[in-house]
Amino acid sequence: RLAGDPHRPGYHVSPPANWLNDPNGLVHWNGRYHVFYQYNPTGPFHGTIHWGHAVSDDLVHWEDRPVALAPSPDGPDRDGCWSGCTVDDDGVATILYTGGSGTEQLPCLATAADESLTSWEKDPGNPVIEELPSEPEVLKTEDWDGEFRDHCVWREDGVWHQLIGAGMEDGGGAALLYVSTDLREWEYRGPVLTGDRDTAGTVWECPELLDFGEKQLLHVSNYEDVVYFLGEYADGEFSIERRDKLDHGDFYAPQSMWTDDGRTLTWGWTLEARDVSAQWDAGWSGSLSVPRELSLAEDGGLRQRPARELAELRGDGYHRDELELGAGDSHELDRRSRQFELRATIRLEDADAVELGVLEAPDGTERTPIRYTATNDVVVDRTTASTAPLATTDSQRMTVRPYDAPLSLHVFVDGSVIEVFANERQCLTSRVYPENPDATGISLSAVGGRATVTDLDCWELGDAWRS
Ligand code: DQQ
Repeated sequence: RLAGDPHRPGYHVSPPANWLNDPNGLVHWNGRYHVFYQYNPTGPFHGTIHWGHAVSDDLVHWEDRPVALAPSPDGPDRDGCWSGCTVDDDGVATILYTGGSGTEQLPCLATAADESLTSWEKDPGNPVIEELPSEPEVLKTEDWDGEFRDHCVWREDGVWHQLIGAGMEDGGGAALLYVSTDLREWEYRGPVLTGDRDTAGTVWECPELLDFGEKQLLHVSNYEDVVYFLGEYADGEFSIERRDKLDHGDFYAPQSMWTDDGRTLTWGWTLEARDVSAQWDAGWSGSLSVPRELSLAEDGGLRQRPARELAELRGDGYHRDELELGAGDSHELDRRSRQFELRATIRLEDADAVELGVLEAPDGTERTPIRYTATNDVVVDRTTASTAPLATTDSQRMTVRPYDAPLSLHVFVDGSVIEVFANERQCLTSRVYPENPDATGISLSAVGGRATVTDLDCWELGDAWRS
C-alpha cells in the first residue's frame, strides 16, 4: 500500500496503488463488511478493469484483500469486469457484473468459492443475457454495440429483479428491468424510468433502487452527475415526486450496502480533480467517499449523514460552545491537521458569509475556503486550494435549502478529499491538492458582518488501514 504521500487519504477506502473507480458489490456478509471496487492493478488509469477488494469488521478499519475478479482472456469479460452488485442467493454470495469484450458489454455472473469472498467462480453460461433489448432500441455508438451495463439486483415476492443502466436510441438514459427465478435466465420487462436527454443525460450508468418503506429512491449516474429520483416504485414503474443531485461535487457511480441492523450505507467514487500526468506521478488514482447513511427525513426529503461508526476514528478533540465573529474577524483553530472531522452550527447574523478555511498554508499561499453565504449557497472555493499547475481551480457550489436556520455543517477532510454535509441533507465532495506539507491550518472567519458559530467540534481522525 502506497504511503507517505500527503494527498493519500488515511481513512477513506483507496486502492493499495494504481487505479480505483466505482464501488461494487458492497455487502455485509457473515458479519464482515466487504467493499469491492473497479480496479486497474497495472497503473493509475482506467485500463483493463478487475474487481479490487477490501474488508472490514467495523466499517472504519480496512484491510486489502487479493483481487476478487479478473478478466478471463477467452471470456465475455476479457476486456474488463465492470460494475455490478452482490446478492445472497440462498446462502451463496453471487455477483452480477458487466463483462466487456470488444464492442460488447453483457451481464455476467460469478459465485463465491469461499465464505471470505476471496475467490469467485464464473458461471459457465456467461454472459447471462446475450442480446440487447430491441424495443425500445438501446443506443449504439462508435465504440459500443449498445450502452447497456451495471446491475442492481433484488428479490421481490420470490422473484429476482434486475435494473441495468442504458441509453436509448430515441431518448435519454434509462433503467431497464429484467426478472428471473434463478439469476441465470432473464426476461426483459422494459424501462422502469427513462430520462430526458437534455436534462438527465444520454446514458444512465450504475442505476440503484433503494427502498425506504413509504418511498423509493432511484439514483443514476449520467456521466456528469449522480441524479436521484424520490417517489414511488411499483410493478416496474417509477413515479417521481422529487429529484436532486445526490452530491454536488467530485462524486460518481455510488452504490449501497444494507447493514444487518437495517441501515442503507452508500459509497461513491471520489474521482480525481487533477491532470492525468499528476495521477501517473502519484502512482494512484481515486478513492471512495465515507459511507453515508441514507434515510427519509420527516418532511419526506432525503437525509444523508456520515455513518456513525466513523466516530470510532476520533482522536484529539477541540470544542467551543460558542464563537462570536465580528465583521472581518478570523479565528484560527488551535489545531492543525489534514485528516480531521469538523462539525459546527453557523448563524450568519448580518454577515454576507462565513468561511471555514481548511488546508491552509502558514504563508497564506494555499487555502481552501468552504463558504456559507447569505444567499444560501455552500461553496468550496478551489481558486487558491493548490499552487500545483495540474490541479483544478474550479469552484463547486450547492444551494442549501433553509430547512433549518442556522446551517449545520459537517466536514470531513482527508489528504486530498473534502466531504461536506449540509443540514444532514445535501453533500458536496471536493478533491484538492495543496503542495505545501504544512497546509494544515483550519480557521473560521466572518465576511461583511457578524456571525455566530456554536457547538464547534473538531477531531483528528485516525488511519483506517491495517498494514
Ligand atoms: N464505470 C464502469 C462501468 C460504469 C462506469 C467501468 C461508471 O460499469 O458504467 O469501470 O463509472
